[in-house]
Amino acid sequence: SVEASIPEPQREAWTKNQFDGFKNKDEFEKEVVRHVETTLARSMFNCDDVAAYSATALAFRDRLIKDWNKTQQRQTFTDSKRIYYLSLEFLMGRALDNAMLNVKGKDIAKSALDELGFRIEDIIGQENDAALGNGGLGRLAACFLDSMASLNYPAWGYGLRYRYGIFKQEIIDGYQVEVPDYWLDFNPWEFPRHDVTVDIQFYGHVRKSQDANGKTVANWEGGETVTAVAYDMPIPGYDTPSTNNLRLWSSKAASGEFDFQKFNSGEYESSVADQQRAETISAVLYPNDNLDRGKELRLKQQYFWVAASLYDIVRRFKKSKRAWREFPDQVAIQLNDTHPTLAVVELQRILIDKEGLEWDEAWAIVTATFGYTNHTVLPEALEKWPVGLFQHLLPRHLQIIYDINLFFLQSVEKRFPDDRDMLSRVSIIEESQPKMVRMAYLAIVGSHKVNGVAELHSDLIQTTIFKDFVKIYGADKFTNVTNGITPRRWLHQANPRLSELIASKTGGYDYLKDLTTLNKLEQYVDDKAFRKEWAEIKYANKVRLAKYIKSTLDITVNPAALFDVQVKRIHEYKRQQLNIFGVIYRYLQIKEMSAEERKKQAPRVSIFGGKAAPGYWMAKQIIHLINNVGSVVNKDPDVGDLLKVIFLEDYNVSKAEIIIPASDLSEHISTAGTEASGTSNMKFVLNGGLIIGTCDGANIEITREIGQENIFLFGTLSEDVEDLRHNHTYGKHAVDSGLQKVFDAITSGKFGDANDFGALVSAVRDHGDYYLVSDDFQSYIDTQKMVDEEYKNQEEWVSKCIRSVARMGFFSSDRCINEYAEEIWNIEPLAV
Ligand code: F58
Repeated sequence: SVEASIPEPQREAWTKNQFDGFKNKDEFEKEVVRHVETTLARSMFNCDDVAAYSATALAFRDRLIKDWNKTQQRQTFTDSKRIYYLSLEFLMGRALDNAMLNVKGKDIAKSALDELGFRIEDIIGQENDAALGNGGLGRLAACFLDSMASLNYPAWGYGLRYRYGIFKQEIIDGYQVEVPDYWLDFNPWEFPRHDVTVDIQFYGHVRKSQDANGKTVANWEGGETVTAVAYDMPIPGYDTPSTNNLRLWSSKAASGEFDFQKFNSGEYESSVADQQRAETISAVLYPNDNLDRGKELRLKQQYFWVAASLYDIVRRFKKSKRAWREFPDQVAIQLNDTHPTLAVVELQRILIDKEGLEWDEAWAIVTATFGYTNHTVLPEALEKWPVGLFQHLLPRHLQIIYDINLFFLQSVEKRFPDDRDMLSRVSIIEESQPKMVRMAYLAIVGSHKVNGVAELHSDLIQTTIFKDFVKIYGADKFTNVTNGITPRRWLHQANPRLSELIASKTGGYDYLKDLTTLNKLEQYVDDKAFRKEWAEIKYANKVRLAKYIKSTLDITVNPAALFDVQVKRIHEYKRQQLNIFGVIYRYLQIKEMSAEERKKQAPRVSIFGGKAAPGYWMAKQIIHLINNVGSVVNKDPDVGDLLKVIFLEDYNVSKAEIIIPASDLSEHISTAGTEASGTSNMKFVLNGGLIIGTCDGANIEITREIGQENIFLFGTLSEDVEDLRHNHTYGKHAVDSGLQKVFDAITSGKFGDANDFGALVSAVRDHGDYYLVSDDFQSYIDTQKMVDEEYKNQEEWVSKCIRSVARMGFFSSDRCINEYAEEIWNIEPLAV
């Protein structure tokens, strides 16, 4: 046992004094007051909401630490295989509510805080989001951490501790303005581990020498060193003591680097500059979503994080004194997109340069260890780095990449002797000017499994961008793991009343551990009383959002109107422009209606939210247009309640928790074949909203699960996209009259200076319409009309919502993690 490892003479003193955490309201209250008075050095006379939040969080943190320590000790003692999830982004959101729910302490906290004079909702609202991610990819990593802990997998997350997360978005005069997100002022959830540090080398040169046996060895020498410091965040599982670790690295100047000579001789500034340069590495999250802009600092971030993480992983493995060939039996590493691909090269380097293994033996270990998840087919998002940059920053790694490529191409040549083109097509080095390292190819060659994130997407990568690799390795190396979401945060936490109603009908909260038991709801579809309760909860969630809109934008929306929501990063492929063109079309129609016709029109609130990458000009134009349309429509007396257009500022995880439960209809309308999966589509349906969407990403599997009568699908199919684009190029496509009216309204200046939106219009009308907005416009409008009609029949609408929720069990991230564990990681849960 764990206790037995403590020497006998000290064992009693340690065990009898173990911190046990609070067990009831009174004990919790005591903990909170103690933290207010001692940790925060405040008193009941100056304890505001922020202090109450801090003390509450600290009390729960203490509670988590106990389980966390035990989990870590058990992992060490059982020496079980661990999964390491490497992700440059973890979009965690708030931690307190999640921690309270996972350890089932929220009721205690609520009544204790009540007695102390605080409302728990206000206290929860004090927390800053941990926003270390851009969008879907980062949030997926956060859902995975929740599932891995909840399912008792021995798992670690490794990432970067950015000082600035994703920027905060302000809307000023209709334009996006970015404000830095300094979130670390007070973060009770992290533990600095100043004793866990790794020195990371950059630049320098490689010198070859002979070792004692006459073998040539490579020595990477010179350059500069930066120190990585570990910061740990406990990740509690739901209803289990398993508490895993998310380790984030922060950069600082290596101790030797802070030059006291310089410092004392008056070169204070340059000495501080060195310090700052080191700290820059983990300073800021790159704010691009589905775009790669090869910046040197980003490559530095990647190597810094990967090298520190691997050092840690290898150090842990070495403690067990096993043979190297057992490494893949003890360690699985998942690459969340290509960002951590350097880990493949770094592990090979450690094994051959530091540990003295032969190339082939080392390479077999490396490829058995890694798995690679692809999240996009968009060419502009596929990572490539100039060879020259590699040569400069990581000279030894470039040599190893060349060797990996050489051996790989030799094997390809043997198998496909007649296909000369094949070699240049699959080469890890692209022979362009300048030469580039193709990171996705490196990740494929260095892994034993490659997966996409939804069925269509996994098919597409195998038939398009990675087609040659399927020929080379066979189809077995490629697989699909359809994304999922954690029902703990995205139903239980975000929508407590719906969660309670579901629990009351499915036999308690066990459905949160096995989401497929939601299917028990289906028997209540025809139960009028149940439907009524269901509808009341949706209405209450809409009232909550309406209040939020009123308080932030001072716009009154009618909670009885259909809430039509599109919240996600702003991107042309996600087609917010199609949505806003549709809104304009609706507006023009309303304007043309008689008073009688208007009475028959179904009222709607179109709600948008999302950030544009700061350098993505077109996306910013879309935001501007949405806001300008809103300011015209929202004050037009002809329109009244029939249409409101809302742009919610600074969309993030905690806002999603308010918005998603309030939606009647959400939009997932990417050009077919462009959205790898989407995960908010799952969140919306799970919260009792219907969706309008294209046949893209996980929409297709959602349709399969819930039935096509419960989803509004429209638009072209992915297999037709290429031909349609071809038609545009050759001018064989004309914009139809409906869309033309929309363009006329925009170019007439109805929504502000027409010049501002010229590019948005001409991208569709004159420049090839790459995202096929004009092809899909009419079917989008027709489908929206169907939505209006169906919404009028509330009984039927609610039935559809209930049926859909009942059939959403498949989309739990628990299912998804179990698939990874079985198919890719070969890892078992650890008994608790
Ligand atoms: C997203 N990718 C996909 N990338 O777009 C989405 O369909 C999918 O559901 C999700 O991953 C999870 O699989 C995504 O969010 C990024 O944000 C990257 C950030 C770093 C630069 C490249 C894009």
